[in-house]
Amino acid sequence: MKRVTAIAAALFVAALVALTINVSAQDFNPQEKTYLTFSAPVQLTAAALTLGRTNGAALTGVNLVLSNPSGDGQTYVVRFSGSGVIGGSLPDGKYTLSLSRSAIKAASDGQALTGTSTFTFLRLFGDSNGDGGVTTLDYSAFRQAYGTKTGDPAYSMMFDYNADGGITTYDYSMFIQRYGTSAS
Ligand SMILES: [Ca+2]
Ligand SMILES: [Ca+2]
Repeated sequence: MKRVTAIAAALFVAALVALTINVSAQDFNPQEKTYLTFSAPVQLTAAALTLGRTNGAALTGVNLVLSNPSGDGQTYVVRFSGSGVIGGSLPDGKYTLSLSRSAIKAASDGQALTGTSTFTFLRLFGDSNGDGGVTTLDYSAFRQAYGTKTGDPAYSMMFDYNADGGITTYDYSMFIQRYGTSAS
């Protein structure tokens, strides 16, 4: 009987080796969703997730909101809320997202895992191509979006700092503040 349990656990570990996470969209698009995609259905709550700054700085006013819109137990959506969130996005910086595997259970048999999976990603407003810096390339991209609003073909929510539906002088000032800088 024990042997069967061990095999089941091993299979589940094998299934979760394929665990993938998509955080790239969040890097440079404040209103994009961040996905946690599992290769098998799991039971997952926000308590299994821990968000931190890679430089050890305190992260306050940021809550993780987890949902599984499709109800399949495999594709979870992570959003951020709270007073520390700007325009639906995290403040600029480098982040780690840790998943406590002991808090993740297989939907099939309730088997929990051990260990932690950690992912690193960055957020820098104005970094339209996600290379970690705000450069001339980003500036030309910003110029194309400047003055547009939601619905305009050239509107780009990644440049809408305050997510008010328009790329205005305010967003420009936020962009210029970061011009020539890199995520830290
Ligand atoms: Ca860039
Ligand atoms: Ca705006």
